[in-house]
Amino acid sequence: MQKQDLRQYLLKEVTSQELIQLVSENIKPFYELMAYYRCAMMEVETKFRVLDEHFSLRYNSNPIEAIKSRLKSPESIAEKLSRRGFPLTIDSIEKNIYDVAGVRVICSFPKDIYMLADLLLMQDDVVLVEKRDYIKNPKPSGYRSLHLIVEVPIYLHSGKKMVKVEVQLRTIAMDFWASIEHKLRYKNNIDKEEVKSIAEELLECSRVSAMLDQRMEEIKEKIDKL
Ligand code: 0O2
Repeated sequence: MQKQDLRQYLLKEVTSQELIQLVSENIKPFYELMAYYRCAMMEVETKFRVLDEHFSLRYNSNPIEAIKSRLKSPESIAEKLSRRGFPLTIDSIEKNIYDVAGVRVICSFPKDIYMLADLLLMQDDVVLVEKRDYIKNPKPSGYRSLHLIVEVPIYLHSGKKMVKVEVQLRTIAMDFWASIEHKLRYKNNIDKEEVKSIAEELLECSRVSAMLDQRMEEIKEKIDKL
């Protein structure tokens, strides 16, 4: 069977024998692709851990508070493909979904975000595909983070394969805000007025947290100069 729109195919009448064949032909390539994303995610995570270790040894400071990595779930991949009108195929995942592998790097200060992003992009095996600066230009919701889509090589028996990873860099305050706001997004069947009022409050909190980030950075710089 060709790698065609899986969902459309399933909607057609298929015999159980055909269904078994379809699943077995697609499951293996899907898990293989997920394994490549997992490897690329580990590569990027290691690059950040190396940088953190370097700063710890050289400057006695750790710019990274935490690193969280995740692979997008199959349901979430399928939802994003169909929302955007792309076919549900293995090729389509690779071509159209840039955040299957995600690495979230949490820092204390905004300047560390830009420094780490520059140090990552300076590495000669890292290719920048896309950069979205939601810190300089927050989303209407108040969401702030620096997003990078990068490609990194993973080495297989068949040679080198470039794999995309989404890197989200944010401060502790930005991460705290995003986790609370995320909870609101997944609430269904609640009063629209209530949602609107919470969203407005969150927008205000985003401004306050941006100010807090800036002030904490200024205080840290004063302390460093002492
Ligand atoms: P998860 O569970 O984090 O993976 P789209 O995915 O279509 O909404 P796009 O164009 O792929 O958006 O990328 P975008 O908007 O630059 O970044 C998407 C990811 O950034 C989201 O992933 C969130 O992690 C985060 N994000 C973006 N906007 C917001 C926001 O307003 N609030 C919060 N809390 N997070 C945000 P996913 O796929 O939504 O979820």
